[in-house]
Amino acid sequence: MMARSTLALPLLTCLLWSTASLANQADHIRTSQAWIRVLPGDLPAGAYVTLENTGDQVASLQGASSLRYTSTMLHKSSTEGGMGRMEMVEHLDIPAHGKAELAPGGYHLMLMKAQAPVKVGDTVKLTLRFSDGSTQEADFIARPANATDATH
Ligand SMILES: [Cu+2]
Repeated sequence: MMARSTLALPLLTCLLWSTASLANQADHIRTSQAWIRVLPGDLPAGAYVTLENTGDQVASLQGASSLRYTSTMLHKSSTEGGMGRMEMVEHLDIPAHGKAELAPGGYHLMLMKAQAPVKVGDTVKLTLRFSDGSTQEADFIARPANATDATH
């Protein structure tokens, strides 16, 4: 029993490590239409982006981080009985050779407590994090509160 468990642990560690180094979801993700809706004062800002997966396997966005904001969360907006609401979600899947859209009224990254005021026209770097631990940086353009997409 003792001998078996001491043998099993190094094997398992090795297996986990090699799986993680082979799979890299971020390598297969192309971002476009990346923008942030800046709201006045200390209100949280929504970040939106189109994610395209060029890989043969599903990729899963788990969240993001930015040096410009204290914390970020992956959210989904919905309307229930005419009331707008948001909920936290664990992940957003991007199908193999498919797309997922973060857009107003649906999935978004919620950016909270800017370190310093983010102004319209600023470029904010976000690091997107995927379920295999891989990450990708993307530039998000800050747009005004009444914007509905990345361009005008
Ligand atoms: Cu939100």
